[in-house]
Amino acid sequence: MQIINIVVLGAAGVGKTSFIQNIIGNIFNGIYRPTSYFNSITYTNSGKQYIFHDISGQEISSMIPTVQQLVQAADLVIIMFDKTSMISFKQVNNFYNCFGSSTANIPFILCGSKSDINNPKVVSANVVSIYPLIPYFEISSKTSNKINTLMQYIHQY
Ligand SMILES: Nc1nc2c(ncn2[C@@H]2O[C@H](COP(=O)(O)OP(=O)(O)OP(=O)(O)O)[C@@H](O)[C@H]2O)c(=O)[nH]1
Ligand SMILES: [Mg+2]
Repeated sequence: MQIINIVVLGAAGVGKTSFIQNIIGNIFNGIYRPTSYFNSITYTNSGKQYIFHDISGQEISSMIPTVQQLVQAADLVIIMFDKTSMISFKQVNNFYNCFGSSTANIPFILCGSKSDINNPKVVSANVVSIYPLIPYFEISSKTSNKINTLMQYIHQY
């Protein structure tokens, strides 16, 4: 069976774990339990095995070499930010610089989370357009909005 390795990066609390839990079928409960270091979660669907590497936002600076190794072995890297947090969007650049520079041939995608929260939606599509070459998806792990669209995209790798 084909294995697709996906590294999920982003600032603390943007919703990386909630996104992966949604994909594997767990119900959204709204409780924030920060991830410690990282977890690798395997999910099989449509004849493919997906391995999501869920990286802590808080502890990332203490495990950069480990995450660089995961990124180098990845088929796809998702950088997530929270659409209601400009600070989390500004951190996208740090993640890209830290992990994108040595991996020119690994595709990155950008994911804006919490699309269910309408007010305030501080990171507009216009703001995100400073990354015109990176595919962009807006999702909600609470309502499942566009998670299937993103999974269909991931499925091609
Ligand atoms: N409204 C809403 N809340 C969300 C969504 N996704 C995550 N949350 C909430 O945001 C908080 C943080 O979510 P997590 O998935 O734990 O965030 P994380 O990116 O894994 O955080 P770290 O593990 O610390 O890096 C939790 O309270 C979630 O319930 C979403 O799509 N909509
Ligand atoms: Mg987490």
